[in-house]
Amino acid sequence: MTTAWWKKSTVYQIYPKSFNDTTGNGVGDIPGIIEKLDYLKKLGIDVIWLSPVYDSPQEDNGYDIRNYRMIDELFGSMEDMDRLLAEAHSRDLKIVMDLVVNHTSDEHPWFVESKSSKDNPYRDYYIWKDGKADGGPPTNWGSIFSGSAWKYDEQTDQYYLHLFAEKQPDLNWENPKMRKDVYNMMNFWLDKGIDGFRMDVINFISKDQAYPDGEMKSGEKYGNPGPYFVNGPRIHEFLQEMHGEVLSGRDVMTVGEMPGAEPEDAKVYTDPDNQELDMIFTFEHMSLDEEGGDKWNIKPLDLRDLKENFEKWQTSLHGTGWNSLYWNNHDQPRIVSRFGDDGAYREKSAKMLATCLHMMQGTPYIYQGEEIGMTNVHFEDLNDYQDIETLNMYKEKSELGWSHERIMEAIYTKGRDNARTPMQWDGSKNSGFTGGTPWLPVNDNYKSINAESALQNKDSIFYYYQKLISLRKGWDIITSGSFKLLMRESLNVFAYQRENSEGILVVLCNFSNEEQRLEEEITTNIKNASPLISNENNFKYRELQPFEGSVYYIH
Ligand code: TEU
Repeated sequence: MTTAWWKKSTVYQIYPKSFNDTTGNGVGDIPGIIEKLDYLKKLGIDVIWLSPVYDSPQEDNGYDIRNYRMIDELFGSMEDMDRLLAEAHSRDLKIVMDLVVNHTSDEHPWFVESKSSKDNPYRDYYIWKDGKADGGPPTNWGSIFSGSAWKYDEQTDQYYLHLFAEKQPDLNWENPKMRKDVYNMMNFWLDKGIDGFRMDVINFISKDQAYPDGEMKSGEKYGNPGPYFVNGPRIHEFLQEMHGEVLSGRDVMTVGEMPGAEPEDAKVYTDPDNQELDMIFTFEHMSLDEEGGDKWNIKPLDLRDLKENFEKWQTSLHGTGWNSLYWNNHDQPRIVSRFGDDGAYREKSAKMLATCLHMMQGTPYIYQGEEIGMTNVHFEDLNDYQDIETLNMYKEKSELGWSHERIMEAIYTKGRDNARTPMQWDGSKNSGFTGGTPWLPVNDNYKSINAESALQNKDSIFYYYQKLISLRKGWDIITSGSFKLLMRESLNVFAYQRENSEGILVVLCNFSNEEQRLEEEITTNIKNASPLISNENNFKYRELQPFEGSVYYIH
């Protein structure tokens, strides 16, 4: 059986607002992406995941869509989009678009109609409920963006559900007419020649129709709604229907963003026999440095938790489903600041982190700027932060009594704007991102961290990523080998091996700034081998140097 193209591919995520501005309005645009296609081709990636460019009031930077079939003028025109597709395909690059169908913008015509009256034909495109008899919203659910998940509408004396911002009303997937309109839209884009979809919180679309209250934790203002929509009751039915109406017979790639999905769920979602999705994004490894399910309640990472989580996902899906592999995206802080060292060991730790991820089984995702080791940002002034999640959180945590300093520390560590500062292209004003005023300030380390200087340095993180990407194409053991965790109890070394009929890859990553000794069995296996790739020049095979990442092939 031939290997699906996306199993040997590496995906590069573009957050268009922050990628490259050609008009001087301070916002990245589609012509700016076209300008950088040769840069991406040089890196060696195969697929571009384009975060939303559809018409949107930008409440959530485009994840609040007003017109699915129109390009937001901020980013350009449909002609620009058609040109991007043609220019990408002429370079053998594929384009995967973001599908946001758990909710729309409240300015989408469907919602404008739905909101207008209880008997409007579009009323049931969204989730409207009466308030409780004793007053207040239908359930005690909290929104993921703080506050209640219900917004009262005086005109029709009902509440509508919004798991995210108030301006992001949830679509009602129980309505077959609504589902059909979504499928028609998906076919519109696939018929234009896009190569697949990244599906935004797609495992939230099926809700428990009883709409019960969620469990209240002590001190919390809202109940936990998760059990009533995460991997909901009809999710597999809806995904299989979507596959039949849209995806079957097309050579496209799908990846579902699935907060709360576990390996057992992923096995069902990504088993080809079930005809649902090709792969999913798990959030488990991105939640190991938080307490009690609150991303802002920070705790130090225990590397053993990270190792065991990757082991769980690698072994659970081996031979059945397929993993996506990522450290970064537009919602996560920069990995070199989070699990590496964005100071003296920035370049080494960035390469080590890349080594750790890219030698695993799955499809790797590189987020813009990761390939040059871009870091978190530190705005002293809260007013410089733009993200609705952050700004809503600031208000909510202040009301809960958190100090300004504690909240700002949480923002510096986990805020989504860390990933959204403009791409750093060169050392010129605004790092070559825009000729105008950037919508979000450029990280002030752009003079030393930028693509131009990376391209001029053969030992840069960029060329290290280029090598990792080419290894995946050339070595079947990376695509198909089994996974075995080594040195399980080590607090600082993430070591694992991949094996197939031809040989063994031994992957050794030191997550610390100190030399770490390897176990005897490992040093015995590698002592006669030279590394397939290493971020360390004067490596000593018995110890790992600070933030060393090395891979040995034994056959
Ligand atoms: O994010 C899904 C999600 O659960 C987010 O709450 C994310 O986990 C959180 O922001 C991490 O801090 C998707 C998109 O990726 C995100 O950008 C959107 O804001 C969200 O859905 C609503 O569309």
